[in-house]
Amino acid sequence: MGVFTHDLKSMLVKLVREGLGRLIVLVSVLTCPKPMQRSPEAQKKVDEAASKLALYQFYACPFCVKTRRAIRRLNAPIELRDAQNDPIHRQTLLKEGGKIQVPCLRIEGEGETTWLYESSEIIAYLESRFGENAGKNPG
Ligand SMILES: N[C@@H](CCC(=O)N[C@@H](CS)C(=O)NCC(=O)O)C(=O)O
Repeated sequence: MGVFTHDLKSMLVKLVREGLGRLIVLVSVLTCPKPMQRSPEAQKKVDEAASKLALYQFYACPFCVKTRRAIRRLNAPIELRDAQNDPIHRQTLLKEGGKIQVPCLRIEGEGETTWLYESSEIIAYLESRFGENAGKNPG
């Protein structure tokens, strides 16, 4: 009985979590932020910089929804990689990032690649590179 109850409980928790996640996605789609507008030259630079980034994420994870909203608002065409259903992306995240936790931003740099976890840190990083005040802060 113990094992059966435990299995049923974890199945229900998973279902509720997935359902809530999808509800959050729906609300997010209905209230999606307006993408930032830039001059064609400035947008070209952003597009180039964004091509070096990839977001490992789950569709219905609230932290990923929050991060995807920031990406949309910042109008940065960052590739989204499904680490829930795509076994290659999942394996890469585990092997190279170090753990299965989403969202995680892969940042391709000169000769080295960085894996940035934590939605708030990812958003702060993206804001510092693509936000209104990008490049204006010292350091
Ligand atoms: N504090 C983290 C929380 C991220 C988090 O809890 N992500 C969950 C999905 S919603 C996760 O990666 N779980 C691992 C798993 O389900 O295997 C953040 O803000 O990014």
